[in-house]
Amino acid sequence: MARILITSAIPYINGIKHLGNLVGSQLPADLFARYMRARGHEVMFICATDEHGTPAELAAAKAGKPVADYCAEMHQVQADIARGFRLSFDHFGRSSSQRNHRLTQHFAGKLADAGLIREVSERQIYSIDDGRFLPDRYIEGTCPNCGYTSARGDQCDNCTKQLDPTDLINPHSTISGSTNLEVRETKHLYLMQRSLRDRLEAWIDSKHDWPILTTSIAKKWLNDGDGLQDRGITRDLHWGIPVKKGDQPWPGMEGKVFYVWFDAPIEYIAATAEWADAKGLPDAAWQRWWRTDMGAGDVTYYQFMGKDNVPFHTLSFPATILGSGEPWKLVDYLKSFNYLNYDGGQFSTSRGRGVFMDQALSILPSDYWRWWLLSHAPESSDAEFTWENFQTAVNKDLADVLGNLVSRVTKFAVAKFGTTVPAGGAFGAQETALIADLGARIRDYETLMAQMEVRKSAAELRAIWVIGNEYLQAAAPWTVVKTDPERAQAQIRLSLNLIRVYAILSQPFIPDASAAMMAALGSDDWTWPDDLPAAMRALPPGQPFAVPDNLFRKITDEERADWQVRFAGTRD
Ligand code: B3M
Ligand code: ZN
Repeated sequence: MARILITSAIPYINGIKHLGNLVGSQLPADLFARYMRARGHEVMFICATDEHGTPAELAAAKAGKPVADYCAEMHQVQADIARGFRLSFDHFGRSSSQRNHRLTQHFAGKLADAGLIREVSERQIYSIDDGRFLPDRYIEGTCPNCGYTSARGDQCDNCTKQLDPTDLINPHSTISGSTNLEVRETKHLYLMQRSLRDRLEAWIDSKHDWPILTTSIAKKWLNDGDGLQDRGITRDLHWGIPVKKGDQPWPGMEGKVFYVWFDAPIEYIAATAEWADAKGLPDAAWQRWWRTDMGAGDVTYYQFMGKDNVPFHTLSFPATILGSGEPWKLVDYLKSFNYLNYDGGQFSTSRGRGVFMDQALSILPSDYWRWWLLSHAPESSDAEFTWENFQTAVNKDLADVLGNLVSRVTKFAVAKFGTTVPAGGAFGAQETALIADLGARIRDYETLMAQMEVRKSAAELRAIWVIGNEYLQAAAPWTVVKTDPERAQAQIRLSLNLIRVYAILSQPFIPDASAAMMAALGSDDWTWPDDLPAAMRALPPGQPFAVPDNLFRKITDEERADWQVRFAGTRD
């Protein structure tokens, strides 16, 4: 039994995520966590909401709520939706927790002790009416290059010229519209990542088994242009983790907070501490997952995220960990994803284009989405969601292949032999061949799942369902029963056992359907079929079973057409 730590990138608090966000981190991480638990490993699966930064402040202002209240409410909303998708987090934390405050301040203190923090004086735009410094994106004005009147502080969208906010003509705050702005001097802390460059490179080079997508992004940031840059880790905002050196004040940094990307990954650790707190466990319980001096030496740590988050996880967060000089666990394997597009374009949160997590659950159960998303995960390239493709996958894979097998076998069994597993006959050559074929495929499936090859695992699972249907078609118990009822009983006994094995194998992908299959068979034995011949005899003759409710319904053409229009854009 191994110990496996899994983290998913933590979703921003400002709003409900779309299916592209879901398939880029939380869902594949859940697949892996479920699989590893099913194999008997000790798993700690962590996620949280990412609650700091200007977007959270602005979303709260838009909702007319104090930011702390807004975050508490949205955390609950996201937690409920995560449960709806059956995301099996051991803990879904909050980056605004006191645990994260203390840990983030702790890391900053250690980095300062190690001489890895320097203070930099900057000139930034201050809005007198808003009572705050304005980040680049919250200043607009006229482009000095082309005259476009809505150029942003960092770039002109019209002529693409990179700008400094102080270049803009007639600048104004996009928060209040105020033009009462001035340039003020402000001091910030910079993490001296450059001096950690060689250690980071050696560490990345030691990861021979990482996906190309992950290492190529990391290498690009290490080597592009001037190479790795030192990074500002503080901001002039009200909402966030106050800048402190451990538990001591940081002179000159009063009223400032840490940058959201500094504290967000630290929340992986803090959320594990929150888990221990919620369970009333001592610190040692979470430290054995994160501190190599406290037992985490035998933990293997996997991270899941979209490709845009890779630089922060291959460079910035490891710089925090390595720079601290303390024995914290570094990631062992980083699985990253490309983007999922939506029906000929992109998912867009701002334009409400695409399907959002709450909407998805309001039209179909989570298993339908889980199956489509995972079997089409954007691994080797970007992928695209289309309603036609979704309809086909649900109707064919789930309804025709898996659902149909379950319903045919159980209905036929009840009609001919009653509601207990039939005892007659013995397995013959056909059954032996199926078990051999299935056994080989299960070993392939295990290999692919362990490698986090999400799409290929789904394809293998589907192939496993298909060979069951082929067996049933060839064995034809509905014909055999007329001449040799004993033999038909053996075929049905095998098929009922097959359904139980399918429930176990499919559980990481479609947990609800698997639970329904297992319950219908009157079993609660989820033992992984390491010994397949034994597993195919696990349901004893005489065991009661039932016909489950229809596992999957088909999506009609009318529904498909309706949804296509409904999710084309602008969410209320
Ligand atoms: N919240 C960005 C995102 O959701 C960011 C991830 C943080 S991971 C520590 O894509
Ligand atoms: Zn311009």
